[in-house]
Amino acid sequence: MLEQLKKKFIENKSFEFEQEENEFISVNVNNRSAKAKIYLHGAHITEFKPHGQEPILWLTEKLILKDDFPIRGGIPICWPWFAAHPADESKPFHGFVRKMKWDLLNINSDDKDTTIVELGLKENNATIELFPYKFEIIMRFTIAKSLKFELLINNKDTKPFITGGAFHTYFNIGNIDDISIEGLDKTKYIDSIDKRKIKEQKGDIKVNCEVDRIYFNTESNYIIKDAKFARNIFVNKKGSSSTVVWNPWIDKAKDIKDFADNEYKDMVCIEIANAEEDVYELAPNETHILGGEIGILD
Ligand code: TA6
Repeated sequence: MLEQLKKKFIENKSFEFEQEENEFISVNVNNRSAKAKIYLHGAHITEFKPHGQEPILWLTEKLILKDDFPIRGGIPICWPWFAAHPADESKPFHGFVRKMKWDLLNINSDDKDTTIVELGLKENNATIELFPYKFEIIMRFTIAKSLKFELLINNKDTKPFITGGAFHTYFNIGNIDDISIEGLDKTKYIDSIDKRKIKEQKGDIKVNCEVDRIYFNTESNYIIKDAKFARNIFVNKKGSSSTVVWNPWIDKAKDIKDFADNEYKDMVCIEIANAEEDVYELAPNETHILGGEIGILD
């Protein structure tokens, strides 16, 4: 597989391939703007680090790379649903595409400051069992001073289907005690750790306990204000009117096997989503784009 990729995509100063345990192959980008690492498994970006900056994406130190298992950190792609399947909880949590091998479709590194990496996935016997439709999804990463990421979802079937999903983005922060998240003031949310009660956000979000909230009717952009790293990270989105904010805190972190006990202090998830009611129906040949852009505010 690695040799085939090297024949099809000639490595250069901007990118090279790497193969790790369990034949996990990644595209390692290092252009004039930033470093990035994208696994074919789950089309999963695990690193985005503008040169001279702390990494923007967080990745667990207890990394597990194995088939049919989602990588902890970076940007897991949740599709065709977010969280539990709405009608069948026996189906994989957060959908199945983050646990599957995607095809590498294209790498464009003509511009030395920008590298575009595209991966694709179509239905197969395993996906049909879980989601009985033909589809084609393409994940496009644009690695520059900022990171743009888009999931293009195309209905290739003869009948419509309804889907949701999310970019379950793990942000690397200086310390959970010293951050706040701007952009959700006065937005209503489902509090997943308080019996799914509907509440309203008051001001910036601060995290001092387990937080698991699904904000809805929100198309705004967000800013993570990180005092320890002395930076503000912007989170812009499109194709989404729901946003999830998650930090497992102390007890939940201990329960997660690929999450070190004290790592909850170094991360926060802000997830650009199509969650809860924010699902959508795609007609045959129709395409939905779920997109985001993250970077450091100058
Ligand atoms: O996005 C928040 C959430 O749904 C939490 O409830 C928690 O389950 C988290 O996702 C992580 O899920 P995972 O399946 O990746 O461990």
